[in-house]
Amino acid sequence: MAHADLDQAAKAILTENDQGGYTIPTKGLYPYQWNWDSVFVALGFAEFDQDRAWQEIEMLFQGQWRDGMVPHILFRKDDPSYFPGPGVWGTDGGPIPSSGHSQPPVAASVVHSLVEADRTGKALERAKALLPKLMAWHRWYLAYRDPKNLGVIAVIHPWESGRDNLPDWDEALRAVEVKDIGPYERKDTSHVDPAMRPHKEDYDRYLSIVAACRKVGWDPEKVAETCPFFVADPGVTFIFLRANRDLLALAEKLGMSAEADEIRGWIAAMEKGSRTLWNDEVKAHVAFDERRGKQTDGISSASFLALYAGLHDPQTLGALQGHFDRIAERVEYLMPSYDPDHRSYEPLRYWRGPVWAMINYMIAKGFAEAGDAVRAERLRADTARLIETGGFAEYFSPETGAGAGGGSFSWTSAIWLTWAS
Ligand code: 9WN
Repeated sequence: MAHADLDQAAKAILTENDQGGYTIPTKGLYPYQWNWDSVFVALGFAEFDQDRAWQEIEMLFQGQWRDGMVPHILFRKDDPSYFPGPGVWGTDGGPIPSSGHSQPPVAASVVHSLVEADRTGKALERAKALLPKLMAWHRWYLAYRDPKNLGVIAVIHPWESGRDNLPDWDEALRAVEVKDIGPYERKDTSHVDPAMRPHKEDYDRYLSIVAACRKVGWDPEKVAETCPFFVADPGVTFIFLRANRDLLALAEKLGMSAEADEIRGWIAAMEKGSRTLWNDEVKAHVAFDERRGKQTDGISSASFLALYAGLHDPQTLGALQGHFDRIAERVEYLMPSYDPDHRSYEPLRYWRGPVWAMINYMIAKGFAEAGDAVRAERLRADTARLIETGGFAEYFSPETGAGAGGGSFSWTSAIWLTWAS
């Protein structure tokens, strides 16, 4: 397809997945508003309709819980094509039926990008209205996903990381007792090839974690204390650190000095804390199972997000450039979600190998900001080639470039429009 045709196709996907102010990831497979999907989608809309871009994020924040959490899914209307729906989550924390945990907090960064790119003259006003909500969400993350003040952010569920069946979760997930789930019917495997989705053993445990949190009424303090899964995630940690830097820039721009001081404290603590995720054997940041006190041993695409988080000291940058070049020798398209030299790598099984466009966008931003324009451009060019050959798929094989998972996918379209094209 020619470049201009792809632009048109990407816009058409966003428009078709638009439900009247918020966008679903793709029809059938994911029929609700997902948190980080929506935020990336705003970047796509901003290319042709900035007002609509703001609306996407404002509608996401309509679902914010009283305790500050912004849920990973908002169930604005019931749709039996997705499981688990609102009944399984059993939450009561906010104004819109929702799931019970969050997702990677990219919103502050995207709000900052929208302000920088503004053509409407209304951006600062809209950012100002969102700022207290962003602050509340970030405070929630620090209070309940880093209760011991380690300076790293944990996830209480693989779904909270946005990277569901990542090998980093395997060991911690195996330790979750399967209970209180009863018989259930998955819907994902009827929409897409089961060979590309998480296994049943994973799903049993995903649902067991939901059941355990439901039992404590999704009380955030009790969840942090008792949830059977509590793993510090380099993905959420680096996205959050970056989001804090962007939030700080917004607070400064808006003259909110008390907030700016508070955020500076968070950034300092996280710059220090992130060091605990560094695995000196693999020479990268990895996950850390807080319940068992154990680091994982694999490099994921999120390891590269250290640069996006602003951690580009010579040791980190040099190590990541080395891994980048090694991985580039092993696969045709960067960046696989897991190290192809690791025993757990699977090129087509969801987060165990495939390439995701929005992750490439963030990794490339990090390389560019660290002064490495060549590797940043390689990521952009690979993402463009993938979309040109595989279409606007959910994710892609790093080996063949084949598009996989759901089709007509919103965030892939948005990333094309904002960066890859
Ligand atoms: C569970 C919507 C979401 C993404 C996640 C991706 C996948 C859901 C699922 O789809 O997760 O949240 O049912 O598999 O892993 O990153 O936000 O696109």
